[in-house]
Amino acid sequence: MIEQRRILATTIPGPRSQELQARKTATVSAGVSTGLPVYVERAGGGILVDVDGNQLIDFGSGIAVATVGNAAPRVVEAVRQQVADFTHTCFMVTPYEEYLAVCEQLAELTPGDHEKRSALFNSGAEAVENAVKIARHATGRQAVVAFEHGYHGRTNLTMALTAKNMPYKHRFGPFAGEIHRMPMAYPYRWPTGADACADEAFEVFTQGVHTQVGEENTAAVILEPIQGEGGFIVPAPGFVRRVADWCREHGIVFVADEIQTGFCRTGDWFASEHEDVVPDLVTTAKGIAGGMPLAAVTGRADLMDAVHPGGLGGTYGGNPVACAAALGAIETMRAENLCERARQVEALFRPRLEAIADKFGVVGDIRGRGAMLAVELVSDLERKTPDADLTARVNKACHAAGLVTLTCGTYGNVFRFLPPLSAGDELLSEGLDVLEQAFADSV
Ligand code: PLZ
Repeated sequence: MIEQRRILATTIPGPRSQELQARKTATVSAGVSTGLPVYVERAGGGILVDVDGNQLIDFGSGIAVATVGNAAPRVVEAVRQQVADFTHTCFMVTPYEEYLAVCEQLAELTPGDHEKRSALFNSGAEAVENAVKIARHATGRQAVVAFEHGYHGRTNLTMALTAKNMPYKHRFGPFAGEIHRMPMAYPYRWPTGADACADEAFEVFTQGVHTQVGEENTAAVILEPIQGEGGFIVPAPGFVRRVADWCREHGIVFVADEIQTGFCRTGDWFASEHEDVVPDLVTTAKGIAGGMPLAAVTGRADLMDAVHPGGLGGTYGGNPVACAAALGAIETMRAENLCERARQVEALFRPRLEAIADKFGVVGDIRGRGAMLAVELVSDLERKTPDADLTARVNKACHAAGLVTLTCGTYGNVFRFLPPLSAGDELLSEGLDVLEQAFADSV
């Protein structure tokens, strides 16, 4: 186990990382950028160790992936075993038990006790694409409704579903057709205020689908039960539930994209649970496999089984090593009660974020759930003017002090926290001290 302590051995990034970053420029497409160019050598608990011997505190988990921690012992052991047994056969050619075991876990853990089936893929975007394929095939309808501030990936169809132009869509069109976008119930920025938000947003949504798309043409409605890249927006209470119920009334497949929110991140196995929502289909990825690439669509057996044999698949989907990692990760979540741990993380963070809000007067909103928390920064609390510059400055100051932080949001003004659930209180508290100092230095 890596010593759970922040160490600044050099400036950040150090000389060795800078050398590697120069190599990166010469060999990696400029389109693939790095938020904090320290090159990592080892990681575990809540620490990333870089090639210069710096130890950084991790508040990002590689964008909500290393929820069980990096190189989590059960994941490492399961992968080691599997990689020695066999690495690939292709499930569509000659199958193996690990794939089934992951699907069984998904059936057990995702919301609802109805009959379920799953299909496994490699990335979140691929899972979302397949959820749309399944919904279209099963309903015989084409339109898909997504939301403002939504993020669903970077492939052609998922770019179309994703709301934000820069950097995800800019000059990458034309995009897939039959995608329609409706406003999200974003309490902090709802024009008539947070109290009216759920009712009004639901009204706008149902009217919008009715007048612009037609319920009978709509295959699926897809949303993130807490929006991730768009700004950790927690929809106004009741909104998601009403959308899901309304979808059911109209034979529309309700898809919960739990790629970022799933697997204990928000203090439950899935964020839909908090709203008492049972989605027809759930997409998962990220946290599912402790860092190995794996994704899934899980849902109602009648929808999942509607597709003709051979209609779903891919060479690597449900790779045995990735499946073994998922079984190790899920076992870790159960054994270490990581849903509870996520709630403890929230209890630790909230008062500190509130203190930062009181002290610096730049936090318009504190939101999120469990170990998925954020502050939205504004230059004017009354007018709620997004302050992307300040957000970038605070982020840079955190990085320089050895804290790995991430920003997000349609307006680039949300500072988000996604610590691994393997990080201890002491380390998280130190990270929060660094954060507070970064605000002090940047405001
Ligand atoms: N759906 C809700 O959060 C991935 C994207 C980072 P992939 N989010 C991180 C970036 O800039 O590319 C995500 C998500 C939700 C889908 C996806 C897509 O998952 O595994 O990145 O394809």
